[in-house]
Formats: sequence, C-alpha cells, structure tokens
Amino acid sequence: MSTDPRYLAAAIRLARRHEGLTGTNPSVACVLVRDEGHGPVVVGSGVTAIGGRPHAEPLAIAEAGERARGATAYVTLEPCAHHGRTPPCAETLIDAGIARVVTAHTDPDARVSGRGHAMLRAAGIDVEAGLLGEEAAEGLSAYLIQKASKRAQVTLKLAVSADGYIGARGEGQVPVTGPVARAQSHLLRAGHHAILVGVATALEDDPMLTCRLPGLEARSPARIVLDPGGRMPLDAKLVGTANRHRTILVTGGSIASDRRAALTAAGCELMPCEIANGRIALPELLEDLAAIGIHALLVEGGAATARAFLEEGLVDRLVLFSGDRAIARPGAEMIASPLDAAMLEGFTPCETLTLGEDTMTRYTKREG
Ligand code: AOF
Ligand code: ZN
Repeated sequence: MSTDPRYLAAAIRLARRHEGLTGTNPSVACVLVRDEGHGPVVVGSGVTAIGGRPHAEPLAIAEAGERARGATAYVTLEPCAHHGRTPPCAETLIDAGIARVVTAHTDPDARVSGRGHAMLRAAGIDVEAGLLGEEAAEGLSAYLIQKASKRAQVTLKLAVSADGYIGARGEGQVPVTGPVARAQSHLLRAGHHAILVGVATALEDDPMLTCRLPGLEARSPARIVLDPGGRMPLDAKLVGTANRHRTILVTGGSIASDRRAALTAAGCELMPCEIANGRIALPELLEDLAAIGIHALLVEGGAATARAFLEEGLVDRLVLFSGDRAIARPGAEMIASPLDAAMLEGFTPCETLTLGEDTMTRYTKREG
C-alpha cells in the first residue's frame, strides 16, 4: 500500500502549527522522505516560518542536507514558481535533487497556479497533485477564501450550556464550560488574525480578548469591536490595553471629534464602515479586513453579532463548545443560543473533542 497519504497527512498536521501566524501567506508544510534501503524515513521537514518567510520547502531541504537528493517531497500546497522575497520553491526542490513531489492543493496565487507543478515536471520530476486535497483545503481555507473572494474567513465560536443558553443578561461572563474547554478556546484565538465582538458584549463583559495560555501570550490576535453608534467606553479594558494589543473599532463614522481623539490617543484604530439598516454592513467589513491583511477572523459574540453573521450566511467555520451543566436560574434573563437546529443543518461536522466535562465540535459550511 502506498505510504503517500500517511506522509502527506503528516505534512497537513504540521502546517496547522503556524496557522494564523504567517501573515498573508498560507501556512504550508513540506515533509521529505527517502528510502535508504530500509524502508522510507523522514529526512527533513519544514513549515512556513512565522511572519510568512522562509517558505516550507527550503526549511525542509536545509534540514535534510544531502539526504534530500532522491527524496520524495510531500507538500500541502503547490510549490511556488515566482521570484518573490525568496527564490521559487519549485527551483529549490529541483536544485536539491528531489526525485518526486506529492502535493495536496494547487496554489490559487496567479503567479504560481499550475506553474509550480509545470516547472517540476519540466525538470523531469515525477509529480502527483491533488492527493488529500479536501483535508489540506481545511487548513488553507482562510488563504483560499481570501484569494477567491477577497474577504476574510469567518469562524464563529459559540459556548452553549446543556440547557441551550450562552449567558444571562446583565451578569457579564457566565462560565458555560470548564477550564479545559476554556484553554482550548484560547488556543483557537492564537490561530486567528483577529477576534471580533459586538459593542454590547464589550459593554457587558468588559473582556480582554487576548490569548492567556502560558507561553502563548504573544500570539494574541488583534481585537475588533463592532461599534456602529460609537458607544465604546474610554475606561473599557479593550481601550486601556490598545497600546499593547491592536484594537480596531468599526464605527459608522459619526463619532464626536473629542471621543475620536481620546480613542485614538489610547491606541485604538477607528475603521469607518458602511451602515445598512443601522447595522455594520458585514460583507463590506470582511472585504475591508482582508485588505488590511486580516484573513482569519474569529467571531466570539454576543448573540446578536453571532446571529447577524449566521443569518447573512457569512460563517465559514463553526466551533461549538457544549457545556455539560445547565446554567438557567430563576429570576435571571437567560440568553438563548443564536444557533437553531435549522442553522446547524447548514454545517458539516468534521471533528469532536472531549475537553474535560465538555465537548468541542468543529463544523465547516455545507457547500451547495
Ligand atoms: C510555497 N511554500 O511555504 C508558502 C507558499 O510574498 P512571497 O514571496 O512569500 O510569496 C507569497 C506566496 O507564496 C503566497 O501567495 C503563496 O502563493 C506562496 N506561499 N509557497 O511554495 C510556502 N507559504
Ligand atoms: Zn515558495
């Protein structure tokens, strides 16, 4: 049986490591495998460096050294063919004496698309393209959506209690899941370019929206608040920490000049956006975010914001944390999950993890 799927799957897993950390570049991985007479062994591997360069292939080749000669390269994306800030990876593979290349997905970048594979074939390298394409596409999805639609990818995170609620009005952050699930939700933050909430959540919860896992604090993404009416209080934690963590307030453009000056002085960026029916026009916002390099957006709430993205069909991926306890209390005004059964039908489950007492299921949008 061919070992190709096994090594390519290993590359797909490796690529996940730098998801959200490679800027506008996709996180790609390359695994080099050679049979030196005792069966295939991995002689080198690489993943696109944090920030986006170097690319995966030269890193894997540097690790393999002379052992790259005659090896098979498993790459999650078609090797690049253009002279950018680094020489074309297809050329690097050819020069290293790679014998065979197996890739999962073609590169939609106009400078590369089809050319990377063609360069390799022209040099006499045996190329197999498109193996495990769907699996690789999931990890590359923010990049693929940005290239195809010029908009940011949307991942909606929801934490729903056993009795179907996401919180209680006027009570700030109500714990819905336990510590293991909460740690996982912080890891989710680290893999995105920005976290978005509506101003109601910012007012009610006064959240920080940072990644607070030990050692990963530096991976906190940018924070975005939808604030069409300019209601963001100056003493909010998000404003108070805007000098340390990028903070973008999406406004309707009608903020009093003294407030504007104070928010800007605190380090907030104001992003005026189109308003439709009193609400931020979300498709336009996603295009504006992609234009400033925010390609992977995590929407964290609250209910109205989540519902707006769901109703407009703008949720590409859904991450649903299901708590094991009921949280409703007599006298409390409970906030129901914005996700009804009909909406959930629009998504395909792809993975469920048990996290302590709770579970997390990842879904992707059902196509067609
Ligand atoms: C690869 N291997 O690891 C990655 C690739 O601005 P540049 O020169 O870095 O080029 C960015 C483009 O490179 C990007 O749009 C995509 O086509 C490709 N990314 N290619 O061979 C890699 N990250
Ligand atoms: Zn490259």
